[in-house]
This record gives sequence, structure tokens and C-alpha cells, in this order.
Amino acid sequence: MIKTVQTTPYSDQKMGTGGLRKKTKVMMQPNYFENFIQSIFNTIGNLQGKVFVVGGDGRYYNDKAIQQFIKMAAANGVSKLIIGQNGFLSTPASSNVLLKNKTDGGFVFSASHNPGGINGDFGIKYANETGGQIPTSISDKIYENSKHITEYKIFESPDIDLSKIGSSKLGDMQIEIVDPVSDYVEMMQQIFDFESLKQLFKKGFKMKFDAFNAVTGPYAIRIFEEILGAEKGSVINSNPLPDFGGKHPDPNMTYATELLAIMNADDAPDFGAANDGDGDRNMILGKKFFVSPSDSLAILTDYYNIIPAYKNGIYGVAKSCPTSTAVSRVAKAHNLGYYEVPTGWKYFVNLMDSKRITLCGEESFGTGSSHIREKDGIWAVLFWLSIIAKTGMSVEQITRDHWKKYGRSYYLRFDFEGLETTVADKLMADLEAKLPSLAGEKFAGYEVESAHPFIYNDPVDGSSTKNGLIVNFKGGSRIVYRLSGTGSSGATLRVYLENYQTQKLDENPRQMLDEILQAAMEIAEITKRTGKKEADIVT
Ligand code: VG1
Ligand code: CO
Repeated sequence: MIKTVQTTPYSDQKMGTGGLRKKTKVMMQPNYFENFIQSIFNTIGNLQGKVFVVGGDGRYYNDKAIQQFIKMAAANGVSKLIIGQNGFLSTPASSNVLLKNKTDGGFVFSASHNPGGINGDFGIKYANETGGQIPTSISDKIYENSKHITEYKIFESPDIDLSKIGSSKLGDMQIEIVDPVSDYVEMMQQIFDFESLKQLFKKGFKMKFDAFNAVTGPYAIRIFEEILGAEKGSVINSNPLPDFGGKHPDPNMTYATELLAIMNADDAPDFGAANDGDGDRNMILGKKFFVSPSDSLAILTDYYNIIPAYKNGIYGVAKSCPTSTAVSRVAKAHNLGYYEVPTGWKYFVNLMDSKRITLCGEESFGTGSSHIREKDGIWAVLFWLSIIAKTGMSVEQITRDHWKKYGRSYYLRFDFEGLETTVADKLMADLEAKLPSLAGEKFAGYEVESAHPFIYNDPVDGSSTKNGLIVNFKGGSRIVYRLSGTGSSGATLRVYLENYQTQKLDENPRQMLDEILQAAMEIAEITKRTGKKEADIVT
């Protein structure tokens, strides 16, 4: 039975950098989730014949949300849903299923690297037929729709059993439950040389992978332990739990404490890695050694031709604006096309579809390629393992070798969290207004060469996006300021600092960035305006 439910709009259903992300309790308000899904359906229009992929990272409220989604899809005339078994699909796996089956879109219920649980966050990522998350032009329409919604449609039925692989029907809609892991594994086997990776582990290579009790556990166990032969226990926190066992599934130096302790011990394994809640981010570690994500992108790009899928050549490479300039030097050396886009993976999609780029990445622990249209955590780990297998070098040697060849971009991101939105907005507006007057000024001994907002003109669809403010110093150092678009409360100011050196390759990043940090604080009047003397999180 199809039921039409009367509803009243919520005013805050605007998608940010990675979809709609809210406190779980906000998402659980009456009709909140349903309003948003109906707004998407309304925006798409006629759903006859449409097929969507659905899954999530297993966090709290996933089970309820997926059931509601299935019933709403059936009531709105969707023809078919492809659903990950038990409601699980990582973001990269979802993009793969979406593209492989040429479906019309995909939904991942996840707040990515944000904590889960009833007191954590919940989110909705919506991709269209490109396999990537929708452009702002579409999310704006959905937002408009959400502000005027008066009713939604839902099929009245008992919950669907998601535990068994196979096909069934709800009303006229077909439901196909698929193994969330197998297609993904197959794709990885097509990209990388699994035989050489098996040899690596046969020789006694040791790794630890932290899945933070989120979605990547089953993928990592299957690939690293069962197929490649890494010893049992190589994957830690591998059991997906609704609250991630209380962990904050953000693979960085602040939250990956368990893995960092393992990798900093004297008996550390050769290699360490972690993924975020929905499996699109990665952190790479060696024995007592951390690889900055911006360096990681540059290093992967430098080694593209050792990977079977890329050995015949790649189109080009792109990074988000705040990501360090390391990859630009590799692009130049290999004579590759090079692009800089605003923060958010969706901006890479057009570049991949138009064959301008193959590889891309962000400083926020995201790297990927055009095999799908999302960043891909396990892909990045397999790429690193491939470089190690090929070169016989350690993570640290590979990275140091890179610095010797190209110089080193010392890089850190400083996050000022929990700011009042009005304070943060004014800080950015005032800073933008004074950028033109900064050229030639000196701060903490650094002279400003140029300062301007980052504006991206998409070469494919002609859209223009302004995101972030850049201050360039003489000598190659720079600051990028921007406000986060993924928070679920208040505002976060992100300050990205880079200091490029060709001779000093072995210094402490924090020290190398200390003066630029002072300059950054001074230029944006951070302490005066926010009361904060230092950043809350440094990654
Ligand atoms: C952050 C990162 C950005 C990333 C986004 C989604 O956005 O900075 O690089 O694309 O999260 O990541 P923001 O607006 O808070 O800086 V994920 O792992 O949610 O998909
Ligand atoms: Co994520």
C-alpha cells in the first residue's frame, strides 16, 4: 500500500562538501530523513525505469534509514534498488556498483570520518549517474525543494530482510541484495598486480590496517588477509559497529592513536594504514614514519607506470586547492596535464569524465583515480604496497627519495573548531576584502607576493566556484584559508600551511611552519576574532 504522509519542511537541508551531514539526533527528527529523500526524488522527477544503489557504513540509524529509503523508493516508482548485504557498502564500492551496473545514482548513508552513534553524526551522500556526488547546481535544487515540501510517499510494508543475497520485490520495485565486497575486490584485481603483492607478504612483509570498526573491515580482511596473505590480525578493529566502538573513524595523526602507537613501537610492522568510516580516506604510515597525504598523491603519481592499469599512460592529475603543491612538480616532470579544483571530490568528476585526469587527491587524506568517481582508501593502500613490492624500499625510503628528487613541501592543516558561524563568516569576508592590500607586506619575516580568492572555472560545464583565500609568499610558501563544509554544528576555520624547501629535507614540519603560522594568525586576526590562541586540531 502506498501512503502519502503530510509533512512540514525543515530549513537546514543544504548539502555541504560531502552530502548532507547532521547530528544523528537531528536526522532522527520526525520526517527529517524522509523529507530530504523525497526532495531528491522530486528533483529527479520521473522515477520510472530508474535504478539506484544503496548502502551505508553501518553507523547508528543506518538500519532504520535504509528501510525507510527502500519503502519510499518503492512508493515513488523507482524500478530497482541494488543494496549491499546488511545495508553495507563503502563509498568507493558504491561508486563501483553504480558504474558497473550503469545505474542512475547511488546513496551512501554515512557521515564519513565523523563519529557515529546516537550522539554522533549521520549523513547522506548522493551520487548521480556519473558515479560521483552531484554538482552544486543539483544540490541547490534539492535544497529549494526541501524548503517547500508538503508530503512524501512511502510504501507500507514490514521491513525488508537485507541479510540474504538475491532478488525480491516490494510492490513493483525490484530489490537485489549484493555482496558488498566481491565486485570491489574484482576491480582492485584488475588495477593492481596481486601476484607481486602476494610475493611481498610471502617474504614476511608485515602490515597493520585500522578499519576503526567501520565499513572497511570486511573489505580489508578479504583483500589483505585472505587474498594477499597478510598474517591474521593484520586488520584491526575490523568488525563494523553502529558506534564504531566509540572510535572517531578519521585516519589522521589526531584520531588514529591505536595504529600510531603500533607504528611508533620498536617492533613496528613495515607498513601501517587506516581508512575512514565510509572507506574513501586513507592514511599511510611506515615504521615511525608518517606520509603527508599531499606527498602521497605526488608519490603515487610519480610511480603510475608500475601499476598495470596505468602503465600505458595516464591522462593527467588534479589536486584540491589547499593540497600542497608537491604533485604539481611531479606532473611537470612527467609532462602530465595538471588541474587545481575546489575542495570536494565532486569537482574531479568532470575532469575524469572528459579524460583530462586519471589520478587526483586532497590533503584531507583522500586519493583516488578514474576507476570510480570517489576517493578510494583501499586503492591507495594497494598502490603503496605495489610501490614497496616493486622498489623493495620502505615507506620512509620512498618518501625521502621523493623529497630528494623534487624538494619537500612541509605541510600541515590547522583547524579552529566550534566557532560561531557569524564570527567565522565575518573573518572570511573581512579577510577577503583586505587581500589586495597585502601584496608587499611582511608578516613574521615573510613577504606577501600575491593574495586572492581561489576561483575555479570548470572547463567542462563552465560553472564557476569560489572557495578559499590564498596568500602566497615570496620563496614558495603559502597559506590557504577556508571554512569547512562538513561540520554538523558551528563553523570550523581551516588554515592550510605550506613551506617548500629544496635543501632542508629533514626538519620538523611544525617548526618549519611556525613562522607562517604566526603570519597566518596575524593576517586573519584569528585570536582577536575567535579568542583562540591555537588550533584545536593539527593534521
Ligand atoms: C572535508 C575535507 C575535504 C573532503 C570532505 C569530504 O571537507 O576537507 O577535502 O572532500 O571533507 O570527505 P570540509 O569542507 O570539511 O573541509 V569525506 O571522507 O566525507 O567524503
Ligand atoms: Co569519507
